[in-house]
Amino acid sequence: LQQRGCVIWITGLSGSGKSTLASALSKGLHVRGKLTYVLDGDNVRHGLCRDLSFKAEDRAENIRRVGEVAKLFADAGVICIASLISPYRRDRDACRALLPEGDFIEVFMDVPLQVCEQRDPKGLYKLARAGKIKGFTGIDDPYEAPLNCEIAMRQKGSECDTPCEMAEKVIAFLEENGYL
Ligand code: GGZ
Repeated sequence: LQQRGCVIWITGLSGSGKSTLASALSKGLHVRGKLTYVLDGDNVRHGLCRDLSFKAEDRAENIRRVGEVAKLFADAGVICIASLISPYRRDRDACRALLPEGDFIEVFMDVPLQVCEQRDPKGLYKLARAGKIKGFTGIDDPYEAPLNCEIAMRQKGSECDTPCEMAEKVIAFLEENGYL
């Protein structure tokens, strides 16, 4: 097999652009002839994790399951892209610990809550502010930013990187680290 598998774990608030980056990255890797698979929080919660709520222990179980599945993909030589809020450091670190050193690449969507809330693509922040969704990450539920992520996507001034630019940043990291 030519390809070395790994897990690209994208964490950040709702509306921070995780899914958008995941699909741009997946496309960018396909162009380079790489096999990828995207595990998106919003998607897996319709199937694999449909029995889980947003309580801390259910979020932990959500992350654990996706981490285990991502590991299987990486074992098979696939570049697995997981995009989940994954708000707890402990849960993300547990996924990291499942993989060989270096094979878990944590990407932090470092977008201020204010910006995510302004975007509010699904109107969920509005519902959370109105008290119609309880325990919404960033509003009345915690988000623990990574302390030692491999890559951070940060806004510079008012200029925001395009999804394509962000994907290229991850691809450059993969090249530098021998995954491409
Ligand atoms: C956070 C919630 C909540 C609560 C529903 N808190 O931006 P979205 O809408 O499309 O994606 C979010 C998704 C979060 O699922 P994850 O599996 O990524 O979360 S976690 O990693 O914490 O398990 C959001 C929607 O579900 N959503 N209720 N209370 N996000």
